[in-house]
Amino acid sequence: MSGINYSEKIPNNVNLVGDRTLQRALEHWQPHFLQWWHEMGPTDFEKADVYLRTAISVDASGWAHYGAVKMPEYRWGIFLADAVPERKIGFGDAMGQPVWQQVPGEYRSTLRRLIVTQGDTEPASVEQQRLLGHTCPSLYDLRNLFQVNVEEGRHLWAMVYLLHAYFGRDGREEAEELLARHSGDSDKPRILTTFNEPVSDWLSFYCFTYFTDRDGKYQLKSFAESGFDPLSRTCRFMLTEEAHHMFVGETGISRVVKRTLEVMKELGTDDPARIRAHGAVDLPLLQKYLNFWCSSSLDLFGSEISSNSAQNFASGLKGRPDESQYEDHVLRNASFNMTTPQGTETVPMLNALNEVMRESYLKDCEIGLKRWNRQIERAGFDLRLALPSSRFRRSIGAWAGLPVDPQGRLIDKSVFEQNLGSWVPSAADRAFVHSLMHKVAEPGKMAAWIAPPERGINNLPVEYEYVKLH
Ligand code: BYC
Repeated sequence: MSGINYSEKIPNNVNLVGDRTLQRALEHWQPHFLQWWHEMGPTDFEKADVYLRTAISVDASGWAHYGAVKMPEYRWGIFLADAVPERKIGFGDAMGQPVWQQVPGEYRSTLRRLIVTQGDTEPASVEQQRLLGHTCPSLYDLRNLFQVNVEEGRHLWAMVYLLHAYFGRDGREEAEELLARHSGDSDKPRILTTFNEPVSDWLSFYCFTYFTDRDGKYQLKSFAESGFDPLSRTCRFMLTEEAHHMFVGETGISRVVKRTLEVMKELGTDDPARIRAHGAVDLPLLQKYLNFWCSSSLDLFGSEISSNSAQNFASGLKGRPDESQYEDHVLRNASFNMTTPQGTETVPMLNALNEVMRESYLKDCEIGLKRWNRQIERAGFDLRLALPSSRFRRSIGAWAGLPVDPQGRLIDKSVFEQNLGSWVPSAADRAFVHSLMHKVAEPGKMAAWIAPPERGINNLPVEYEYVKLH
């Protein structure tokens, strides 16, 4: 087990003290990060004591310490999972060769771009969520929001460490740029579209943590397979933290469904207008939010047919999540039947890996849907929630910009335009959801549109004062 050294300015388990140049460069970046957090992180909660977990080791058992922390004093640091002795590249043309401890020259710019793209999403999500604290449905949720935020901040540190340690001056410049781009900024937006969408209400936050953080899980898992060992080790530890973010999404939506079902039973109706008048989120409205965030997150896997994905796999930079579950790790002779708007075509498997990953992602997304639908069924209502087709409302890839309904059927453009407001949240829907968002900050109390969680954090009661606002 590698212990984390907390006596240093930047907590780390990479022996930073043994590399003075790197240490100095990162200590130079640190105040820029803190300034960014101050300006772009959660607004107005800098003095609050938040019950946060902090990594104290990278050991799977007992890696976290819980305690009250003021967010600006959170110990963001650099934590890599332990090295696997004699690790070999597990896929691609260099399969079986020892993993790289340095960046191979020929892959330098590709790897840098992948790390920058990954790194860019982390501060982006903090920026997207920066106002949510003002409308938290409970102190429990407020704490979860801040936990997610500080950990995304740490994931930024994880990528910045790689940039500084392995990419010289270019890497240091990229690290500065990661703080200079901002979510939704018209001049300097974040790289990927989803990370420029506003997350200005809690229903969006739960959908974002359910769908978008799950893309994070898949991308990190594919990097955990990388032949570039420092990237693999970094991502392996990030995945440990990521699980909680998806938990927040899944249980958040589940609590919304639970509360809505209570209101439906109480009123004896599934009429959306009456449910809304009662201050709850009707299920068709929730479906629209699911459609919006799922379709946006599906774009994050890139094009269906991609030479980038082929090269990244063949060169050992980016594998498939859980690569060992497959038999063929080279894929030079494999193909994939792909349905595009032009019809079904057979494409080399290497070029179809974004789609392979998107398909397994969608399967993973189904798990929550099944759970929520079971809740609805048990309450005796017929309605069912569903994932949209992966062709719906796409902006990237073969289906980009095409008029496709949530079931995946190509339809007339005018019909698509007429109906879009009934498939994704309309301005009126968003205004309604916003009207529900009021801060509830008394320990144990919940907003009327969401049920309490089944249990608190780290075995504490739900009523615990998870955030002490001063
Ligand atoms: N928006 O061959 P293509 C997370 C660009 S989430 C805008 O189709 P490729 C987190 C693409 O960059 C995980 N542009 O796809 C979650 C390329 O441009 P260049 C984030 C897009 O390259 C919640 C061009 O289109 N991690 O961690 O095979 C909270 C053609 O690309 C988009 C990563 O994304 C888009 N949606 O795959 C916090 C991993 N999609 O290069 C955190 C790193 C594609 O020709 N990134 N483009 O200028 C990658 O692995 C790949 O870049 C992508 C795209 C999977 C994103």
